[in-house]
Amino acid sequence: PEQQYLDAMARVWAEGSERIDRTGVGTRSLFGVTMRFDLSDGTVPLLTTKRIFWKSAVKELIWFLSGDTNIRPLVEQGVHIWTDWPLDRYRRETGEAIDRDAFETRLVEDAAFAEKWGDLGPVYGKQWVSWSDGKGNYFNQIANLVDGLRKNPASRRHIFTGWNVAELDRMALPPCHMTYQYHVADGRLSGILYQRSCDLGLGFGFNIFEAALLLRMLAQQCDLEPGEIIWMGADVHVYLNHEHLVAEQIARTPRPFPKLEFNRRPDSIFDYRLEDFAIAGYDPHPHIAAPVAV
Ligand code: THF
Repeated sequence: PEQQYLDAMARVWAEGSERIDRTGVGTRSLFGVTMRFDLSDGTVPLLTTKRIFWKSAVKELIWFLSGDTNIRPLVEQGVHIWTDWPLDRYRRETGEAIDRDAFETRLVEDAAFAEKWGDLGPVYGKQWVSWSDGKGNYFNQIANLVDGLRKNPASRRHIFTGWNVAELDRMALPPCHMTYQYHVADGRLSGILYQRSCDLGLGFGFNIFEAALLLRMLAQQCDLEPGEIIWMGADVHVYLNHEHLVAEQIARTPRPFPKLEFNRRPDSIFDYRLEDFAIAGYDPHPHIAAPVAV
């Protein structure tokens, strides 16, 4: 199953069209890539050809579900994957050459500073749980999803999306993993993630694992068995400064995916904590460091 990912990486690197992207780093890119992962045996697509820091991914998903869009709670928990965007804005707007660690320390120690500089705008969490129509009405898309799966499993409208057109210009970054749809057949829950833009080298390992986690959480909450998670990437790219990562990773042999078990059944989709997730049998190849394009 992981071979799909390695094949996609190799193909993007070999055949992708080269362009200078928004970040100025440059990518090779293919448009329209699909992968399918079977979750029915309890496994989750946590890449084994390099170590993925899966606890950071769990914390990020829980943070999305909390509705928060400020990175402070992530930094407090030792998750650094969102720091570069607020840091970049801070440096641009103040002209101060603060380093990353000092910036993170200030976010943690100074609540007023964090409020001003740690927010990403109305990104994932805001749209998922309090989408606003601008007239004072708020929509919790996740609560509605759970409700719909329980009451009307056969529906073709089990969808939530982060792509709020009216608020895109206030987001630090418009959503990449933007639309999720679910389907129930024979008591099994399957899902499709539509991702408009994917950094195959860094982001994908987080994005696909979190999509699988969320599906498992929804299944647990709705008394369904897990089915398949299907990933549809639109602009699927490899950054030009990730050449070493591609070469090293595609030379490795994938190992079996680990299993996910829950230590308890939380009262709602919003009550999961890190300790509720147990990953069994994760035996990855070593981590490969690569720079993130901001
Ligand atoms: N922008 C870019 N260029 N790539 C992305 O993957 C990405 N995201 C989110 C938003 N913008 C993006 C942020 N998510 C890492 C992982 C996920 C990220 C951003 C960065 C990262 O650097 N991972 C390293 C280190 C992990 C760690 O230190 O814990 C890794 O090796 O996995 C994708 O949604």
